[in-house]
Amino acid sequence: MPLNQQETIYEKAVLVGVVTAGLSREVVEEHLDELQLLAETAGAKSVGRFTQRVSRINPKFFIGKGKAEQIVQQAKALDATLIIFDDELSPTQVRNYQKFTESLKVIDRTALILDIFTQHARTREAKTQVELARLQYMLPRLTRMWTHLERQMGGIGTRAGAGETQIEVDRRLVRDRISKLKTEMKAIETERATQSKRRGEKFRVSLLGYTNAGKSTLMKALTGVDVYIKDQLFATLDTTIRSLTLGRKREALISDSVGFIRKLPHGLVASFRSTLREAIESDLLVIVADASVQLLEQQLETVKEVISSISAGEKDSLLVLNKIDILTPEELKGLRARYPDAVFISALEHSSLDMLKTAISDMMEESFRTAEVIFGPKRGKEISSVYDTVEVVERWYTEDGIHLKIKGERSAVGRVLLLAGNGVE
Ligand SMILES: Nc1nc2c(ncn2[C@@H]2O[C@H](COP(=O)(O)OP(=O)(O)OP(=O)(O)O)[C@@H](O)[C@H]2O)c(=O)[nH]1
Ligand SMILES: [Mg+2]
Repeated sequence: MPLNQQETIYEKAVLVGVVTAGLSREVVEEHLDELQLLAETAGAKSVGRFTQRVSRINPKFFIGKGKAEQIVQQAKALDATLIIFDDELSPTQVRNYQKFTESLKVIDRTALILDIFTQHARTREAKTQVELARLQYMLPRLTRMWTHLERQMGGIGTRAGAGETQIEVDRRLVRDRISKLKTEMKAIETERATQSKRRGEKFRVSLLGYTNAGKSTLMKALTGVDVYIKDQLFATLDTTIRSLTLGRKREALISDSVGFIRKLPHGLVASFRSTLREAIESDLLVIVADASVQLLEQQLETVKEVISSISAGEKDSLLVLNKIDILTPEELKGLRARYPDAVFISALEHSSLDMLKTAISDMMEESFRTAEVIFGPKRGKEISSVYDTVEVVERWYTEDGIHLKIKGERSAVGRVLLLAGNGVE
C-alpha cells in the first residue's frame, strides 16, 4: 500500500526480521509488513526482506556474522542505501555493521520511528519532545564514524533535529542540548498544567489507540474540528481538545492525540508525557481500533500496555471498533461475537456515532453527583438557570420554598449549590 509521500525522495531499504523462540515466521512477516509501512512513511521503499531464525542473539551483529555479511552484500546488490532491523540494535551492533558497510546505513526500528516523529513534529511541544527523545537515543551511539556518516549520507535515521544544523561531534554539546530541552519541557509542562486546571471539573474523554486507527477522523466526525487526517503512521503528534455535545444538557471535553505502535520506543513515551497529559488526566478512555486489520488483537494488547505504562490502566474505558464500512458482513458478525461490549462504527461514514455518544453519555452519568437544594420565594430566574445546567430529578414544595433534587456533572452541581446557598449532597 503506497502511502502519500509527495515531497520525499525515496531511499531504497532492505528490511530484516528475526525469528526468535516463541515467535512464528508468519508473525515476523506481519511485523515486517508494519515495518514496511513505517519505512514508507519515513520515505523509504522496501526493495528486499530477510527473515532469519536465531536461537541466541549475537552481541556483535544481532544475527550470525555470516548471515550479516550476506545481507549487506545482497543489500548492495539491490542498490539499497539502508538496512532496517525490526528489533532494537545495541550501539555496538550498529557500530560493527558500520565497519563493513561504508555505503550503507544500518538502523533499527526505534531510529525509524524517531525519524518519522522528527519529520512530523510541527508544534514547539512536539518538536521539543521528539528532539529530546532522539538525542537521548543517539548519545550512546555517537561516534566519530557515526557523525562522519551522518554528514555524508543524511536521510533516514540521521536527520538533524529542529534548530540544529549539524550533529555535534562532541557528546558534551549533545548533553548540554538535552539539559536545555529538559528545561524547556518543564516550562511547557507548567503551561499545560495551568491550562488543564482551567478545564476544571468538566468530564474529559480521550481518544486513544493504535496509529492509523482513525482517531482523528472520529474527532472530526464528532466535533467538526479540522484535524490532520492521513493514511500514514503517526500523522498526529499533538493533542487537540474540543467540546463534545452529547445531548440531554451533557457536554464533555474530548481529545485526540498521538497514536501508539508495537515496540514504541520507551524514551519516546517518556518524552511525550506532556502530550499524553490529557489522556492521563481524563475520566474516560475511548480506545479506537481499526477493525479491518489482521492484527487487531495484538494492536489492542499493545495499546493496553502503553496505557498501563503511562499509569492510566485503571481508568474507565470504552472500546470502539472503527472502519466497519470495509468489513464483510461475516467479518462484522465474527467481531461482534468476539467483542460484545465494543461499539462498532465507521468514523469515515459517520455511522453509529449516536450510539457511541450514548455510550459515552452513560459512562459519564456514572460519575454524576446528586444533591438537594431549596430556593426561597421570588427566585424563579435562578431556578430556571438550574434547569439549564443540570437535570432536575424531583421537585416539591414546603413552607421553606421549592425543593429540587438535581443530578449532573460535578462542577455544574457545585455551581447550583453555590447559587442556592444551601443544600446537601
Ligand atoms: N474505510 C475507512 N477508513 C477510515 C475510517 N476512519 C478513518 N479512516 C482512514 O484511516 C486513515 C487514518 O485515519 P486517521 O484519522 O488519520 O487515523 P489516526 O488514528 O488519527 O492516525 P495517527 O494520527 O496517524 O495515529 C485515513 O486514511 C482515514 O481516512 C473509517 O471509518 N473507514
Ligand atoms: Mg491522528
